[in-house]
Amino acid sequence: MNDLFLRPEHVLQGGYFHSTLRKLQEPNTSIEPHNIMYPVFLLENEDAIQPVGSMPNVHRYGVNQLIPALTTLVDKGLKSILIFGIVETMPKDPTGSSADDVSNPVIKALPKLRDAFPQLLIACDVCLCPYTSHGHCGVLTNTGAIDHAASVKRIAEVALAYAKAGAHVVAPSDMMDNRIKAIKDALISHKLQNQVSVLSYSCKFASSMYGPFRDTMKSSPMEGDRKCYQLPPGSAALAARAAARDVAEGADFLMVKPGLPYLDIVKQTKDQFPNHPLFIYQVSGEYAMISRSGDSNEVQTTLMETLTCMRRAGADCIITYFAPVILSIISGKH
Ligand code: PB1
Repeated sequence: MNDLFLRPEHVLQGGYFHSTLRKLQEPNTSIEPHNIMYPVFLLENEDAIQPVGSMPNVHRYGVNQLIPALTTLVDKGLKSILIFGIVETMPKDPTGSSADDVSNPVIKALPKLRDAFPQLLIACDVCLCPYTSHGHCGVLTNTGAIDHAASVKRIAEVALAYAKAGAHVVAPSDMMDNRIKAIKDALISHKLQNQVSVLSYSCKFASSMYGPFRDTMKSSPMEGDRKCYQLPPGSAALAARAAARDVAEGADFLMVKPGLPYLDIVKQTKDQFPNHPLFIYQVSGEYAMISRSGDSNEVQTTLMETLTCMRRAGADCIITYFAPVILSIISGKH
């Protein structure tokens, strides 16, 4: 062998043969409870609990069932949740008026959750699609296009309602231009700007991986699709411009969604805005894929590798339906 292969700088394996040496060379990839946010589905019926067929081990809860379920997870270290309201008896109409109705399950549950879990960070998804008759995330014109001004007004109203009810974080997943500024303005005018954060779904793509969620929420568009307000999967440029728009409008945190297929966008966004906490939403389709990737041990190994890669790409927090599994792994409590 010529001497090229014997040069000391080409001998790497002496630097990572030991697990501690490997850990030393995986900076900022640890998975701790504060790196995980647990999405939960909240029903009108306060005593109900319903399994989600398309998402193994995921349930839809009434608040009286959610509290004991979260108690177990808080004991294992859970630090934050993201609430999605589901209405089955309340009306769905063109402006999503049930979204901020006093009877909305999210608004009714927030004080109870804040009381039950004083230390838990409670975020609320803000969108119209679970509440609109047409299933879109905004208000439509009479020609079926997005009515930008009406949509932004409604999203800000809903975000303010959740903030007033006790949300620590409001997370607009609608993707409408300028809703971040409208939400911030509403929080400021109600003296809530220093008590409520805005987590923007800034880089959210028109993905095919939301199917199980839409099935669970019954939130698919009645007609058309969301391609005119969610980002085209092939555009890193629009993702960069959307993140810049939301930072300029006052977003406290940014998000890339879905996660694994978009890790290049995660790195791009973290490089573009290193001082803004960056969330990844590991969506329902990703959850379903990994859940079916093997036996429970193989699923856990694949899951933790995926989370490590998400953290390596720049994610500070991962929104994941696997939170119960992850907490069991990192807490050692099963
Ligand atoms: O897990 C998931 O699939 C999340 C889906 C996501 C929730 N924020 C949205 C995607 C969609 O249905 O277009 C809901 C939009 N408000």
